[in-house]
Amino acid sequence: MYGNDGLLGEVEAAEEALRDAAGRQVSGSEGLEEYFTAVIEADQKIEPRDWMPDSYRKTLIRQIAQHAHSEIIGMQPEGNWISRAPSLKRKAILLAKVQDEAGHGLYLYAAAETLGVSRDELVQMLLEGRQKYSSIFNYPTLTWADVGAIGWLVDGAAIVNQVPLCRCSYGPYARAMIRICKEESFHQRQGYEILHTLAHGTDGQKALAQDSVNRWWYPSLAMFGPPDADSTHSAQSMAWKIKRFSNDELRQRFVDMCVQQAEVLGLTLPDPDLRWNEERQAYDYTQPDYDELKRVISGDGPCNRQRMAHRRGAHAEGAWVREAAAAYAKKRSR
Ligand code: BYC
Repeated sequence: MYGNDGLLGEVEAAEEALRDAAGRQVSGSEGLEEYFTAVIEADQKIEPRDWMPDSYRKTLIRQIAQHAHSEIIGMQPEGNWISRAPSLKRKAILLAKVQDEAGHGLYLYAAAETLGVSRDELVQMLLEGRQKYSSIFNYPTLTWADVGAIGWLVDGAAIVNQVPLCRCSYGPYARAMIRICKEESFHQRQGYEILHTLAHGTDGQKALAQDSVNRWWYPSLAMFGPPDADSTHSAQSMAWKIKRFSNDELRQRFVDMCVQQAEVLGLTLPDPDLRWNEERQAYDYTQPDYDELKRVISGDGPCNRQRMAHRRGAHAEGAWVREAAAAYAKKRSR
């Protein structure tokens, strides 16, 4: 019913492939660059101690940091509903989910640190606006149904994007993604279940769920990034096997997955031109507004200022915790 069982199977397969790769040797390559290329070609993993081109390192730092920041900023829209969840059970589930996002942020900062950049530097870059986070978290959560739509659509899009990252050529990122995808699939299911409950409730509840899907559909499609023709990094990232599919390929996969799920929910996707294309064996759909995506990425979305102000405030308020933890670690090491 949730539609992500196949994706979870792909995560299992990627985990198996990772174990296999660890046992294989890459031979017949002299020189650092040749070795790097041979490892990628053999679907082996590049590890932190291996030589890598500077641009590979920079691309990974940019992508993993942006991903980590997204997990941390992504706690805000949902955190907004913890104190207003409709029952104790819903509240406990949401609390656990938001806590999971913090954990994902930590795995990802740790993966980025293996590339020679410190977590402090990364956080500083986020706070100074020198690194980005996902566009999607600049939209407001206006009703409880938005918690459901975030789970179904936002986490659903995140999984479709992230499952191929379990096969990323950089070992620490691939390993972090396996764990994250397993947890993320629960997140998607909890959102789906919230929407299913609302969609099968009173007329008012169903309307709330529909309104929420109407608002989150296109921003979720935009999460996959600009169309392939405008994607600056895709070609190189795919050659390095960091990305395995293009932005448009993943967006299409997400649309195809959602259509059936929307039918089970009894909700409508807000796209009058959505229809099955027999020739392509895929759904035709209306593209999101990429000018809006550009505006949101460059800081002019509905909630950018609020999200960053909140993050800066939380960072400043947490200074004493970081200092105390550092002092305690120093004392223990003595
Ligand atoms: N938002 O060349 P392109 C989650 C930027 S949610 C902001 O196609 P690339 C979660 C891009 O960085 C999601 N910026 O880039 C779920 C680049 O920037 P520069 C987090 C975007 O990297 C629930 C420029 O536009 N997931 O985890 O090849 C709760 C050109 O794009 C966006 C990830 O981060 C966007 N939507 O492909 C909590 C997954 N799209 O060069 C958390 C990992 C593009 O100007 N990331 N840009 O600095 C990726 O897979 C890829 O980085 C992307 C973009 C597919 C997002």
